Amino acid sequence: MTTISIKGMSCQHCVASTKKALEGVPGVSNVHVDLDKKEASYDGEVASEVISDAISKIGFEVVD
Ligand SMILES: [Cu+2]
Repeated sequence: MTTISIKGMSCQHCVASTKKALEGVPGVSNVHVDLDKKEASYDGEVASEVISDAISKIGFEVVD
């Protein structure tokens, strides 16, 4: 499992968008998004740039 921090999420709509965006990445499964922690976790071996791109496309940002 991989956990990433995401900047920009503020409500459940953001959570839903993030979940959908990550689920749309080939190879990603088991997506869970935590609004309080501003984190998302998922299973799958996917390059971090691909994940960053998917998150950027919906207006958020993956942070270290
Ligand atoms: Cu929102």
